Amino acid sequence: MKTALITGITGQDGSYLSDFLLQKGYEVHGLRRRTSLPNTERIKHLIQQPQDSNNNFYLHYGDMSDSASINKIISLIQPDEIYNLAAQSHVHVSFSAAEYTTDVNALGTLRILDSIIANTLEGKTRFYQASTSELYGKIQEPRQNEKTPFYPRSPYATAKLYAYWATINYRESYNLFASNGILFNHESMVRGESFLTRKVTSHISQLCFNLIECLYLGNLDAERDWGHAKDYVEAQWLILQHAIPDDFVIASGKKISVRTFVELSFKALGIKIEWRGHDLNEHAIVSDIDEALLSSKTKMKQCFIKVGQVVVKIDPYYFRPNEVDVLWGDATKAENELGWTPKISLEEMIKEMIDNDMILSKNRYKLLE
Ligand code: NAP
Ligand code: F7E
Repeated sequence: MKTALITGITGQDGSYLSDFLLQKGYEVHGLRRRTSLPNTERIKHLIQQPQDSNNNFYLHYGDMSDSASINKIISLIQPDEIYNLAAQSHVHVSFSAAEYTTDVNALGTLRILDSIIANTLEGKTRFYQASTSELYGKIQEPRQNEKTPFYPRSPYATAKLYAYWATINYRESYNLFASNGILFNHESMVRGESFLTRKVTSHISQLCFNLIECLYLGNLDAERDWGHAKDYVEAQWLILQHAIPDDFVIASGKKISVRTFVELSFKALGIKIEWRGHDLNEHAIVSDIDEALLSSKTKMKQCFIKVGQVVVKIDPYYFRPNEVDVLWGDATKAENELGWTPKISLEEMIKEMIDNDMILSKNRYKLLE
């Protein structure tokens, strides 16, 4: 049985990767940090009591800023594979907490690499680094592949650039199987609610149950290459099963704007919107409603959303000091060498996310009734 250690196991990707590896028969260990409220919501279906037999899922307290805890876990488990997914992963927040983001995302990666070498595990352990399309930042080519030069534009991205090169440096210095997955944006129904896609699907569902008055957003013109996290964790695993350590772009190959993502999310509920105004005064109003489709989603006769209602406004709070305008990935290398292609379409992903958020909002609405 192979043993895997996942840092960031309580996060979006950590939860999907845990499910994936357990289905493959792995023993899965995860590094979790201590928080004042539980942070295990996404993996609660996997947590067993220590006394349960056939237990192949283990959590260990530690922190990416704490070398001793990382080293203790690695020397105890001596894993066949390490997936380094832990990070302060919010780009906007990284401008407010630049030093902390750099400690966790850059030095945290170095701490793991050093621990692998200190435990002389370079002949055994394969290392995956969660690199990111944010490395391309101010893009140098319209479509980005493994050869496209980087131009990071945030403390998050500059820290991830360090981790990207540390991974390659340890591969070349110590013959360690260490690989980067340069993943473009990937989302799901367990995506954190402060990221654009989940914020949109969650807030639209709250609008449908009159729980909020409006969805406030920042830059509507940014374009992203969005895929589904379930597809992307399979790519993470494939990268570590490859014959040689290497770096791969993982992307859907399709890009749309924030504005279009918002339109598609309303459309999934039968709501048509139109954009009016300019710059900070831009807003979206409801122009048409497919009442039959919407009531099949709310399961209520009453509809809180009305034609003419303003449902989206701009709040400059969500503008970043420095924006990544557009990202568009080319995953041809992963397709040719790993046999990886995404299976879940953008429309399927939006439907899954909005349907899940409608259930959550309806439950909140029922509590208020
Ligand atoms: P996420 O949902 O934000 O999860 C981040 C994980 O890191 C959480 O488990 C979090 O713990 C943990 N973490 C944060 N700070 C930590 C610390 N100091 N010590 C230990 N653990 C810490 O992120 P994700 O979307 O799953 O992304 C996974 C990785 O891929 C991240 O490294 C991210 O930067 C990278 N990435 C993501 C995308 C994307 O579109 N999702 C694209 C490219 C790269 P808590 O649960 O306690 O907060
Ligand atoms: O923003 C714009 C925002 O925060 C997407 C992380 O997983 O992917 C993610 O980083 C776009 C940006 O993701 C709001 O300005 C407009 O242009 O969902 P996001 P991100 O910054 O692309 C990369 C690949 C990672 O590696 C990161 O870890 O949407 N936007 N209005 C907004 N964004 C947010 N969050 N909130 C808004 O209200």
